Amino acid sequence: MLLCVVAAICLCGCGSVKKQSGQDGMVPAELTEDLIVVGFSQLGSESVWRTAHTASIQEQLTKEKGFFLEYNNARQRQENQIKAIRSYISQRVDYIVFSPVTETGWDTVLQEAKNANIPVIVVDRMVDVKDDSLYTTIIGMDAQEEGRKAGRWLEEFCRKNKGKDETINVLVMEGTAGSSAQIGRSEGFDEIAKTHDDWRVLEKISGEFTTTKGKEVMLSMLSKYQDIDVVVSQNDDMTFGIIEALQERGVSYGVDGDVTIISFDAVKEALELVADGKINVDIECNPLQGEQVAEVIRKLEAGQPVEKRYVVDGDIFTIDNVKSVLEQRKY
Ligand code: GYE
Repeated sequence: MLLCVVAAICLCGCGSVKKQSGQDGMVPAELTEDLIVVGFSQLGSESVWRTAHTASIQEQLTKEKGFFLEYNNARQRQENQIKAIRSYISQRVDYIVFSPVTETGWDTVLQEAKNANIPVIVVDRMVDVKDDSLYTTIIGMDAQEEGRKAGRWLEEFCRKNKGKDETINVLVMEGTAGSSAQIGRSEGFDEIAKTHDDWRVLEKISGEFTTTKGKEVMLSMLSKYQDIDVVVSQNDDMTFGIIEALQERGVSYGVDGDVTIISFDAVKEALELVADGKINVDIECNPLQGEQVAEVIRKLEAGQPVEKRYVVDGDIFTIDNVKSVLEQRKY
């Protein structure tokens, strides 16, 4: 009789019974009882921003707060993310959270998650899928708007500093090709740039969101172009590399220098450079998304509706306003 009841519960797939213990790759049931099991596929660890983003999710989805978090670092490879998501599906986690390295290529694996009835929460970047019921919600920045902010800042800068007939040469250093941070920031900036005949975009080249690549690419750009007036660098880590390259070649930069630097993210180390006048402007993107993820999951658990999209807002920092945030900045 008791066995029948247990069997019936198993068939319903409820509670702790569904996460069986003792099998390879399975979350032990005793660890997950009463906890909400979340599988988190992070795309990599390429930047200071990313480290803060991962930490934010790990700090919020803790056992004390009622979660059991499984974490996987995909090291920039989509196939690793797909593998991690498939493993979360086979473990029958309660939720899948993931930061997609690129926008496309997710339809099949997200369909598998949907078929298994596992809600998917996309964080940080966007996915481009044919059917938007394949994910529950997206929590992240509006990269296009960030790109526009950079463009508008440059408009204002030119209005104050550029000679009437002068052309400015702009180099755009892009992040990971095909990621929404790259696509959006480029599109948003282009939108503004194309309304200015006197802005010449010399090249758009990828620095892959890392300091090492940023430096390498900048050194080759400095050999190729005699006159670079502005560098739009799609994250702070690449900016650190760009600055190293400029220093090595003896080119001045920042508020009092020859090369104007526009950066994105606004991590503490970069904000210090803004305060020193070395980076002209930093467009903020907030990586502290863990709390929002936890809140969305709690709502879903309570059967409450959630939005399809939560936009994480950001500021713009220059030497004039950066001091106000520098002290409290944690990352
Ligand atoms: O700007 C960059 C990171 O997707 C917003 O990814 C994120 C970007 C961020 O590696 O530093």
